[in-house]
Amino acid sequence: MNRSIPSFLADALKAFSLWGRVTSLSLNRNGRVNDTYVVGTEAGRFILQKVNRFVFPRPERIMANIVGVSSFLREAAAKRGGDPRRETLQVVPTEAGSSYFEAPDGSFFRCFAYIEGALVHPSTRDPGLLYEAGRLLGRFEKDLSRYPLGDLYETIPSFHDTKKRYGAFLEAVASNPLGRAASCREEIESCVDNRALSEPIAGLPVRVTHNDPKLTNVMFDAESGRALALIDLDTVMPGYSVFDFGDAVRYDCSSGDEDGDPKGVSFLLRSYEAFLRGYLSLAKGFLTPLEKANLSRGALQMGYECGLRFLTDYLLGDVYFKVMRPGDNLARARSQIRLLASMKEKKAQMDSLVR
Ligand code: GN1
Ligand code: MG
Repeated sequence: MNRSIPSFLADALKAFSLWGRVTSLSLNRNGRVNDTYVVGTEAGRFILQKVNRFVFPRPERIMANIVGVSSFLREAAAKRGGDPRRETLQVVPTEAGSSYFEAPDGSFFRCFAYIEGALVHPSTRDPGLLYEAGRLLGRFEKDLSRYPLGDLYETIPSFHDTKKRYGAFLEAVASNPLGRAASCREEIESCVDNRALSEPIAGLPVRVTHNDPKLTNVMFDAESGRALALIDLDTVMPGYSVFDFGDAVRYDCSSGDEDGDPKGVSFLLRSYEAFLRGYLSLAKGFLTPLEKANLSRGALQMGYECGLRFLTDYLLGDVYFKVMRPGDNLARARSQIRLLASMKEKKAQMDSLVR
């Protein structure tokens, strides 16, 4: 196997003591930011990731967050009688005892144990699975409610600061470096029309949040269907629960695939109800009335913000999100814009479900 491994991965595999034991290696195409490989060895499987340094200029800070948060979550799982090895990420250290390996060319790698007997449902309309995904997010935030906020690095500053995102979008429209603005006038107009959704919500408490808790980051137990662990802890930071909730909802409760045909995308109220029930089953104990009243607003705002981010990246030439074709980010923006229109129509119903 070793001879067929690309040389840029060889040093990383050596650093994590996997070299010489590799029986299979495959690229996982799920994420839009980092490069993820599944490494098979006789002693079990591992996840090897090359971190995107454009998105994360200080990746050692992400690792400090992940090491701290995952060991805290492991303790919480043990205390409630769960399985600490399967309910959060397990960082595999290098031979030298570090949580990451930095190659001489600056490539940054980390390694996690593969959670066996678990799988991701990248999209589902099954209310049972959506309830579980919601419940897992509630549990994650509850478990971390005593984690010292000051110990966390802000890995991507102003990540869900929609107002700043709106400013960056206006700048991209004005600079229009590739002349793409002419091909998305309607979408630009829609983002401007909906700018009220970029305003901050005053009075929300700051909590430890995941910031990217969509279904592709939820591991389910393959046998029982129970949600086991939230993965992709790169954006665990101080943040607002309504945006965590909202970012999951804008992805999990859409009739369309984020990367698919934007036509006909609509918001699925049945999926929302299931996710909300699951989330509230654990979060109702700590959410303030203001947070509960703003859950639907969080979903609308995150749909809006994600559309803004895709459209901005399209205008700037696809510098942030990975694309296969030049129009991918525009198609993604269109699907968020359609989703937002559908959420706006259903907002009163969304609110009536919160009790
Ligand atoms: C990125 O790479 P992935 O899929 O985990 C992005 C999220 C977006 C998502 C859109 C660090 O996440 O914020 O919601 O794409 N992550 C970062 O699909 O920007
Ligand atoms: Mg992510």
